[in-house]
Amino acid sequence: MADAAPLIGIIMGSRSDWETMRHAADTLAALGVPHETRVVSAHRTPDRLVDYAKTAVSRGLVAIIAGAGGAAHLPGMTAAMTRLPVLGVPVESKALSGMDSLLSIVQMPGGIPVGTLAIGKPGAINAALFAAAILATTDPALAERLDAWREKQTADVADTPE
Ligand code: RP5
Repeated sequence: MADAAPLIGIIMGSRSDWETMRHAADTLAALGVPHETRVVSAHRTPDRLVDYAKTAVSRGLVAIIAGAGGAAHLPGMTAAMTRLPVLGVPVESKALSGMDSLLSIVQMPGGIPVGTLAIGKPGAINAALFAAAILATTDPALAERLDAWREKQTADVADTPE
């Protein structure tokens, strides 16, 4: 997988988002999905964002996971510049516990969709599972790995609370 061309791009507004977004990367790695990780800020590196979003299709990406916190424009701006599915992860902010991130990402005007996941680590994990589910519609081997991942999760649930 290390040499395979990335199919999923994981981008985030800041290195400070990595503690959250690493869970998306870890989940994709566990499922054997080739991916890349980049810091791309809508505010601080707007030219980098334009380049990333506009070349995503030609570079072979199939979907983009975008995590950001606060005034979280990254997923929406990315979606505005590519037809690829964009999955937004609201990173938990210090000031407003991620409610600002959530509302910034989820309230897209009609016309440019961003699939919005939960705040923080659960959202990062689910964004990766969602991206894997998209790929699995045309990749039977990945579909088997995703089914096995879910079966293990079910098997790992204890019968009793202690
Ligand atoms: C956003 O601002 C980032 O996505 C991050 O969640 C937030 C804070 O960034 P730093 O000040 O920690 O770099 O753009």
